[in-house]
Amino acid sequence: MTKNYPLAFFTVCPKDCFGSCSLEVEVERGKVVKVRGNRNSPVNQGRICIKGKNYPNMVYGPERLLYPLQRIGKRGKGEFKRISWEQALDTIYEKLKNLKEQHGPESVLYYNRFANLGVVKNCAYGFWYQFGGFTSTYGGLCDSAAQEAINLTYGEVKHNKISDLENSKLIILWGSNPAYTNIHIMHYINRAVDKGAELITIDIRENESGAKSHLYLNPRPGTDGCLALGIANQLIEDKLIDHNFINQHTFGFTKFKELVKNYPLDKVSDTTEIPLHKIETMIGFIKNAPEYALICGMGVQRYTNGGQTIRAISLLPVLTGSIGKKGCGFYFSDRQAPELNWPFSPPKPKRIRNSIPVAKLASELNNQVDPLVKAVWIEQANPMTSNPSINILARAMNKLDLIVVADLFLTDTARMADIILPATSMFEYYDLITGYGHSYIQLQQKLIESPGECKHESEIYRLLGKKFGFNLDYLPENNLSTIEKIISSSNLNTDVDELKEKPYLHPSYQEIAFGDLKFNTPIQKVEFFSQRMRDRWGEDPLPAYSEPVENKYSSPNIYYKYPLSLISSHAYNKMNSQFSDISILKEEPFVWVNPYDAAKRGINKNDRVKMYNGRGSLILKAIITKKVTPGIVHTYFGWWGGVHQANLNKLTGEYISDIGHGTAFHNCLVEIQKVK
Ligand SMILES: Nc1nc2c(c(=O)[nH]1)N[C@H]1C(S)=C(S)[C@@H](COP(=O)(O)OP(=O)(O)OC[C@H]3O[C@@H](n4cnc5c(=O)[nH]c(N)nc54)[C@H](O)[C@@H]3O)O[C@H]1N2
Ligand SMILES: Nc1nc2c(c(=O)[nH]1)N[C@H]1C(S)=C(S)[C@@H](COP(=O)(O)OP(=O)(O)OC[C@H]3O[C@@H](n4cnc5c(=O)[nH]c(N)nc54)[C@H](O)[C@@H]3O)O[C@H]1N2
Ligand SMILES: [Mo]
Repeated sequence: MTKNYPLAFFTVCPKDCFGSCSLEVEVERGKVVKVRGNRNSPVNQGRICIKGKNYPNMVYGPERLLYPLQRIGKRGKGEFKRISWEQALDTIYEKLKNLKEQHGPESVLYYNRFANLGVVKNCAYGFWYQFGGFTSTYGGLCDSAAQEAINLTYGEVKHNKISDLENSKLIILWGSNPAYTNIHIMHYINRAVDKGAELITIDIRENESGAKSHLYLNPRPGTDGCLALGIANQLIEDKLIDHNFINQHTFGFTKFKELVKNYPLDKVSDTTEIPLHKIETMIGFIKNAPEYALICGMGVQRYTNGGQTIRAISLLPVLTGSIGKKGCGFYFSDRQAPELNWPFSPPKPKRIRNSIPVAKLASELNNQVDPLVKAVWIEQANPMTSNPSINILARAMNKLDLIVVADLFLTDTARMADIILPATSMFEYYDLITGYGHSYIQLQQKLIESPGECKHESEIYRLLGKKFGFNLDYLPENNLSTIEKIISSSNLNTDVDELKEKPYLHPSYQEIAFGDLKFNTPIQKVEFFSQRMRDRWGEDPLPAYSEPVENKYSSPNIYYKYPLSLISSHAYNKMNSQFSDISILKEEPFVWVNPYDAAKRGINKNDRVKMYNGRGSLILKAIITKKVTPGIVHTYFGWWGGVHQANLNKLTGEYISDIGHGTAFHNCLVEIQKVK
């Protein structure tokens, strides 16, 4: 008998993550048997995370949805019966057609997010444009405040090749936890520190990335902008700034200098609650290494002042001319890859009602008029776990006539659906992936047939499109010829065969970002003063600090009842709300509480606590730890209401960031109490 050896193929993890890891996947008898990092790829040199390694368990695990389902029980209860695709699509077709005829296409909300990156997910618009329109959301749950802030300041969001960090003498890690969320950059941070670089970590807690830090600063949540302005003022006063760089490449410095005079260090220490000597020590580090790398994460911008915070932080390296050179620079995300073109779009209909800020989906869903939103189609998203104010969202969803959810799992959102359509995993379709942790473009390969009756979005929309009589040229099949057309219409100098072997880097890619000292702002310089801040957002053109909402100063009445700030970071073993239900990764939800706060409430190690505020409550296990300062409770986001009874976003409010229409998840006051 001949032995069947597994075949190995290269592909890429398409998850919404900095990693965008190149994978080597073993396939045996049509099944994925092993996933490892591609050692030959310049992207990750073999590194991948625990989620990637566990992907076969996700694809073949008992949790995977394999057939279309129709709800039989109450919404949210999770009771469904299996139906055929024909039945599922017929039901959807009838309802959508009637809604469109009676109320217009805007009575349907098409809601998607970024479970996976990849240009092929645009296939949905081939259907919705031909449907004649829809209602949609704007803004973001993720980093839209920061993207807007950095674009306004620098003209582009990009950073040096991450391996350049090895040339750094000083690295500042600010509101970022790459040990969990960006393992490739963490690799180079560690190497730099091993070679003698100093590391400063600024976080509201002791995070997983800062273990080797030479200095740790713990600001009061949401006050980082104030800290940045205070440091700027002191650097200017101590004459540590690079006048040449500022004169040649920046705009508005004189006004900025006046602004930061309002932030002397003693006042900054009061506002941020960081001991004065620690801020002075940090300035000492910058004095010794004025050309340094500042890595800023997404944690700091999940506040109502998030955009201005990022403006203030991103301007710090500019002061010492720490931009456009080796071993330094401002890192947030790297978006140098060209935007890929989806060459199959039908003409855009006029009736697209882009009217709901995603941060306010819960309260705005039932508030749309002429027409009301009657139906929602959800794909690549789990709003019932990942969006704020879940209790309000559940009530709003309950009022709808039709909820369709395409997903791989019975998520909190899928539980609300009338019809669930089983979607494909990353090994079951082709795509082209542009990430944000590096600028390579990679080919995602279809390596296996889908289990059960799972279908890719392109097929779902083709089948439904046929019922409506839509032009199927706008609904291409998911195959390599479709990928070839995207490559040529996007002017990429590569092809499918080459992409099967290695990732693609665009010829204009800069290893040293802004090495040409060109800044794509209206003034063609880095903008300390941004007129567009006022014109677009009605905000101060200078990055002035303002107190965010829902804390002891801005809402003393709420604080009186709920005195703890709830901060939720991204978890190592989850991808946002994904992987939560995979049995081997399941865990009991927990919350970090400082010993002082615990003692005050009679809470002991491993006690169960009720965490609550005016918006909701849930039960978690208390981990008593000094890693978090008094006044803060910290945990990781992504547990499900339906599986863990611990949906954190029952507690979060619908706050929007100052710019970019982002979601301010961390402006959230709660109280905890021991459960008997
Ligand atoms: N393993 C894993 N990787 C992921 C993801 C995942 O879910 N799991 N998600 C991906 C996505 S979508 C994103 S957006 C990124 C997010 O990745 P990161 O940029 O690392 O963002 P967060 O985990 O939200 O927060 C980072 C840190 O900010 C801190 N923080 C919160 N508030 C403040 C504050 O006011 N001041 C300061 N100084 N620090 C604060 C938190 O304590 C946390 O340690 O990760 C991506 N990568
Ligand atoms: N409290 C709190 N809330 C947060 C955050 C936080 O830090 N704290 N972070 C926010 C951030 S940064 C983000 S980016 C958002 C993420 O929120 P979402 O964008 O909603 O992402 P996920 O929660 O990962 O949900 C994606 C869903 O798509 C499904 N899916 C996966 N692949 C496919 C596919 O190919 N097709 C279809 N149809 N479905 C698929 C997954 O199973 C999953 O249920 O959450 C935000 N929510
Ligand atoms: Mo995100």
